[in-house]
Amino acid sequence: KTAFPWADPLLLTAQLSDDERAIAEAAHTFCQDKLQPRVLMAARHERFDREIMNEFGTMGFLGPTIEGYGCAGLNHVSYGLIAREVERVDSGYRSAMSVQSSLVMHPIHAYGSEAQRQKYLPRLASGEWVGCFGLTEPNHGSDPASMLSRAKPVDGGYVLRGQKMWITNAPIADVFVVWVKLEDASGQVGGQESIRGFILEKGMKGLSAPKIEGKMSLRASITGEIVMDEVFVPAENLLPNVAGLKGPFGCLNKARYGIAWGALGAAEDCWLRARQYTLERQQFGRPLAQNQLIQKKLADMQTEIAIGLQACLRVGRLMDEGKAAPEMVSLIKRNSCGKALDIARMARDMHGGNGIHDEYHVIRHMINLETVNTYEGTHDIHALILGRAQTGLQAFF
Ligand code: TGC
Ligand code: FAD
Repeated sequence: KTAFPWADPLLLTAQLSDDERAIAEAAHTFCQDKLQPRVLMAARHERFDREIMNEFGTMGFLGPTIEGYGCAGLNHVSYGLIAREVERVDSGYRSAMSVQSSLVMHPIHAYGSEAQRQKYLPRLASGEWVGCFGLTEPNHGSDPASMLSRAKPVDGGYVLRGQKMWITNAPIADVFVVWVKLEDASGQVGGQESIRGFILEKGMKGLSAPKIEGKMSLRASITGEIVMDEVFVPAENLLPNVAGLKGPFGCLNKARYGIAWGALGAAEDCWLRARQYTLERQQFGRPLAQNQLIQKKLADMQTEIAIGLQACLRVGRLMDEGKAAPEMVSLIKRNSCGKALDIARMARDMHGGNGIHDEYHVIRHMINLETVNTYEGTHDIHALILGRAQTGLQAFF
C-alpha cells in the first residue's frame, strides 16, 4: 500500500514550490537553532530580546511580502510558512514579527506616501527600527469604531490625544502607527470615515508607551500602552491614502492570515511533544501511547492540524491570486486558533504533572494561545463576521 507520512499526513510539503520549501526549511533551522534555546528564560522572566528583531531582519522575515525597500518580496504562502515556524517556538515571537510586517510596514507601504515608504520601510525591514500598531483602547477592543482617541488639525500638522491599550512592541517601539478620529474645524468627528492613520515616532513630546506588567500569557513578547498627551504630529506623518475602518482592517487581514498559520505551528509543537512524551512515558507497564484514549487524542491532533494547514494553504494561494475575501481569513483565523488551543490543552493533559512545568513547553503554548485566540478579533467576533456574511444580519449592535 502507499506509505503514510504521519507527520505530514496530507503531503502539504509536496504542494509547495521549490522556493517555498527552501524558505520553510531555512525558517525552521533558524527558529530551532536561534529562537528555541532562548524562549524558556524569556517567557519565565517576561523578557523580549530586542536583537531578535535584527535577526528577523537578516533572515528577511520583516515585511516579507513587500517588493523593494529592502524587503524580500515573497508570496503570501511563504509568509505563512515563516509564521508557522516562528510560532512553533513561541506565539510571542510571531507576534513581534507579524505586528512589524503586517500592521506597521503594510500600512506604510499600502497607504503611505513615497517619502514615508523611503523613510521608514528599509529600517523596519532590517530590524533597526521596531514598530507597533495602536487600534485597541482600554474601553474599545472588539468595537474599534467607537474609539475615543482624537486628532485636531493645527498649523503644520495635528495634535493627537488619547490612549491605546494592549499594544504589542509599544515599549520598545521607534515607530507607532496609530488610528484616531480626525476632528473637523469645529472639533466634531463624523462616523468611522473620520478614522485616520498617523505615524508617530519615539521621542515626540507627550508620547509615552508604558509596559504592561504581570501578563500570564505571551510573556516572551513585550506589550504596552500608548499614551498620547497632546502630541504634535507633522502633517507629513498622516497616512494620506486611506480613511475609515478599512485602513486598520486591511492590515488585520494580513496579520490574521499569518496568525492562522502560526497558531497551527504552535499546535504542531504540542502534538509532536505529546506523541514523544507518551511514547517514552511508561505507566501500568507499557507506554502511555499504547492506550486507546491516548491514540485517539493523537489522531484528533493530527487530523485538525492537517486539515487546518490545508485551509491556510488554500487561502494563501487565493491571496497570491488576489482572490481572498476577508471572511476567508476570519474562517481560518478562528479555526486555527480555536483548534490550536484545544490541542495545546490536550497535550498539557497528556504530559500529566510534568505538563505544568515550562521545561516541557506545552503549558507555555497553551497559555500563549489564549491571547492568540483573543487578539486580532476574538473567536466569537470572527463567528459574528461569518454569521453576518451568510445571513445578511448584523449581530454586533
Ligand atoms: P464594518 O461595517 O464591517 O466595516 C467598516 C469598513 O471596513 C471595511 N472592512 C474591511 N476592509 C478590509 N478588510 C476587512 N477585513 C474589513 N472588514 C471591514 C468595510 O467594508 C467598511 O468599509 P466602507 O468603505 O464600507 O466604510 O465595521 P464594523 O464596525 O461593523 O465591524 C465590526 C467588527 C466586529 C467586524 C470589527 O470591528 C472587528 O473586526 N473587530 C475586531 C477588532 C480587532 O480585530 N482588533 C484587533 C486589534 S490589533 C491586534 O489585536 C494586534 S495583536 C497582533 C499581535 O501581537 O500579533
Ligand atoms: P472585549 O471586546 O471587551 O471582549 C470581551 C469578550 O466579549 C470577548 O469574549 C468577546 O468575544 C465578547 N464580545 C465582544 N463583543 C461581542 C458581541 N457583540 N457579541 C458577543 N460577544 C462579544 N490591539 C492593538 O490594537 N494592537 C496590538 O498590537 C495588540 N496586541 C495585543 C497583545 C496582547 C497580548 C493582547 C492580549 C491584546 C492585544 N491587542 C492589540 C488587543 C486585542 O486586539 C483585543 O484584546 C481584542 O480585540 C479584544 O478586545 P477586548 O480585549 O477589549 O475584549
